[in-house]
Amino acid sequence: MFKLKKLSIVAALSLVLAACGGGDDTSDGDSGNGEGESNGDVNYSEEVDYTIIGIEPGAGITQATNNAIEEYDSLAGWTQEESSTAAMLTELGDAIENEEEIIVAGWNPHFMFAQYDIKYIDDPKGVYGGEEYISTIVRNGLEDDMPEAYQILDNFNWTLEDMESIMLEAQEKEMEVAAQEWVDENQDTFNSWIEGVDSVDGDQIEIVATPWDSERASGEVLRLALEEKGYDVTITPVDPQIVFQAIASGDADASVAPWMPQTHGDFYAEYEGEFEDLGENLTGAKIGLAVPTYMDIESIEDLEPAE
Ligand code: PBE
Repeated sequence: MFKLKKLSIVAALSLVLAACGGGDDTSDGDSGNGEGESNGDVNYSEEVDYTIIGIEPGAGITQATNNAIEEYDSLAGWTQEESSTAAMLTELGDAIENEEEIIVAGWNPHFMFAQYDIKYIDDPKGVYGGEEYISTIVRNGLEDDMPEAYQILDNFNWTLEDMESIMLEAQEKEMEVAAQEWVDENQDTFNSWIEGVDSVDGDQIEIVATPWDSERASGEVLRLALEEKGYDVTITPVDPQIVFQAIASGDADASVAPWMPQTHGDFYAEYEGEFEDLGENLTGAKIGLAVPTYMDIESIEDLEPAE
């Protein structure tokens, strides 16, 4: 599944690169569209068929988009097309290549904003939240059972740029390789997670992550840190809700995948008290609706209801 996803992303990217290669065509199209259409001739809502291109059904952002459709009068009667991140990126790449209108679920950290000429549109009701952080949660009792792992998990902290650099590299190589290279180049950060931690002898630790590239990246660097101290690490990708459920039930030991306070906030609340929160491991994340920059729209409230 990951191989397929990766291939699709590469395919989507080559479309975008092809689109960027035709720089002249693009700017011609821009002036034609941008000026003419901003006169209000184009009904963007109708052009996108009152549809937002979403991702996997279990994603926090998919729920947020359903909430947005409920809460904004401008989105009354709209549909979210749920599919997969790879399919969304392919549709986005195709739309941009043809300079067509499209509205997608977007987020950072991700390479989509670096590779595609897209922008977030405003969310005045704050349905998608503001700045998100990614947090570390562990099962109750982990500190007593596995103090060494607990210490590494508690220390684990890096930046959005760190994560995005691995995600970018991982488009051309395996995530494991991209993570190892990042660790080799960022020894100070890596050592700050494991310094002073005692080694163990092959103890097994179960990490749960979500299946997105951002969490595949954090999972792989965390794996390297834990392995460095002698752990036998298993990482299982599951839906966000299952991350919390698995840790609350003790089936899994830890996760560095929850996006807070909004994206996975409902799941967090559902299991609150049944896990231990070790706080943020990355700040500056964001989710929202995104459109190609040639679309002359600034806010969700600029859209029009279908009914
Ligand atoms: N995401 C990436 C996920 C979390 C990580 C924003 C697509 C989501 O649950 O929406």
